[in-house]
Amino acid sequence: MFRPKHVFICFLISFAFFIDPSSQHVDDVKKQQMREKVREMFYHAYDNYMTYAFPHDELKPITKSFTDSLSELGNLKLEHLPTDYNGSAVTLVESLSSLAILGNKTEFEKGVLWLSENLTFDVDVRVNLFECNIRLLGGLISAHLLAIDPTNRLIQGSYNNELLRLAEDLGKRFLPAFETPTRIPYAWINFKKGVMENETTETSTSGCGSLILEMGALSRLTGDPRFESAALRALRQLWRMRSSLDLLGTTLDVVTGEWLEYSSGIGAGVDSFYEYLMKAYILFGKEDYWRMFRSAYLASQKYFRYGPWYHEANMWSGKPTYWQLTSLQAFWPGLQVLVGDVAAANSSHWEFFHAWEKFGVIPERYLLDHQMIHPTERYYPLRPELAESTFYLYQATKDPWYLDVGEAMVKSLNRYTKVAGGFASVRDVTTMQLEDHQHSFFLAETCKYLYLLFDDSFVAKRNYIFTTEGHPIQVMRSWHEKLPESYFSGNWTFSKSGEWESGASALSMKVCPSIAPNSRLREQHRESVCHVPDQKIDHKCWSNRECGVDATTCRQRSCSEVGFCGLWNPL
Ligand code: DMJ
Repeated sequence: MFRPKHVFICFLISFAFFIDPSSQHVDDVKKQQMREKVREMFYHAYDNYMTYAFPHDELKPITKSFTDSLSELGNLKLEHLPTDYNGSAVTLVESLSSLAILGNKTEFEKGVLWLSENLTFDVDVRVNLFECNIRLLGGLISAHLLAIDPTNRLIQGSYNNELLRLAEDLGKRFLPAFETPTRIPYAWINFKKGVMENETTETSTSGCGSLILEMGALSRLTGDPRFESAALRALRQLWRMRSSLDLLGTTLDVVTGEWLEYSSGIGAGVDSFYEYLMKAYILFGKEDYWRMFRSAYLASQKYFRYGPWYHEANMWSGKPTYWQLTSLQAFWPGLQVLVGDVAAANSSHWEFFHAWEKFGVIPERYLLDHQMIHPTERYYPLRPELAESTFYLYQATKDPWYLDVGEAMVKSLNRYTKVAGGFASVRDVTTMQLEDHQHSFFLAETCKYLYLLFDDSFVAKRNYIFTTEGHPIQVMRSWHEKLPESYFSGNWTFSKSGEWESGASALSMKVCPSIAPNSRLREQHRESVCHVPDQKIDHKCWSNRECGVDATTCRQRSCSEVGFCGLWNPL
């Protein structure tokens, strides 16, 4: 497999010299065309949902019908769903932030109005706490923040914080789940009755460890500290349960506090735990998050990483367990861009894209040791993770190669998954047989990240972080313990007045001004003006002198105790 070697050239001079205006023009034209293609995809999915499934949760695009997936998940017997239950309009809630990004004020306002008047959580259904948190709570909070930001002018009529009221009501229904001896929440709750009798005590690390962004934001917005405290207490307890290697397992018991599954990695059951430590640090600025993240990330690089791939390992011994590439792991390069490990992100991203190219879409699980697809997990449910990482890498590098990746993904999605009634999941990537389900994250994330890949205007305006479900939350001074000066380049004019930061992008918090020359020659690829690569391509080191300057934060990297260059020095 051909993998051109990157050559990084770091001059603090104007790079206009290198930019070939004709290739810049080609990229602009391509971005414009691709934006329109992704817009069409979004509306094909959205309009069909609104026609055939709304206000139920999700669309069945082949039969043009609906599924109340959020509550059906939790109902061991489907007939126990209340007969008059119409779902929680999950796909609409999930679509609001994408509608805002697409600039569709009319549909955004219509959605807000409908939800304000009709959505209720006072229903007798058992739901998954994590899914409700990332889809419903995250969707509502993000849409509320977008609605009250005066620069967006999304609402023409009156808006009296109705989405926030809904979010608060939902958040209160979460709280009984946290009443456990460990303070780690149950994975399942009943909206109306709280925790059910004989409820399972098993949860996953990502399920209980990725609640802090939404619940923290809810506390900041309502002034009620209970949401943030509950999520933080659970997160801290989870962290206390780590092994001496700084590894966590995948599942645990919320009553006894014992680990149930010792094997873990960066994919299913753990993924967003890492993501939320880093993003909570960006959103709230608490050093604690950074300290936890730094140790967890370091351990992940030491025990899971094998070249560009990530296997699983036993949390107690660190010994490899499963050698698998999974579709969910593909978010990791995006997270690495936020951390500043752009070179590592780039090399893993390439492997995930290689898997996409090989199969047309990315299979759920590929057995690296047997070089074959997992016998049962052969599906692709329209997941967003590869698009997400591609977006981050393009923002960090402005390398047009990532635009080509996005274009290839758009082509495959239209070719294999588009049906008359929306976009259908792939049941088996070897036959491209389809399944009758359009997950709401296709609108919240897959289409959004593909659109943002070809449209810089949204992230260029303000500082956003995206939740694990792709909902943007603005980084605000008043929520932040400190906005480190090192995040801001002296070159940028930065409006310090007021609540809303402007003048730099979300990624500008992390990413140096992009200087990559618009050359298609990978040899001329560079990550940012300040970037000084680590001496060794695998980032291993004996001393700080072997570490360079981080591409995305422009901060000096240092050598960790276990011999990896990274942003290990506290700010
Ligand atoms: C999304 O619901 C979220 O990104 C979650 O964290 C895991 N992945 C799914 C989509 O694949």
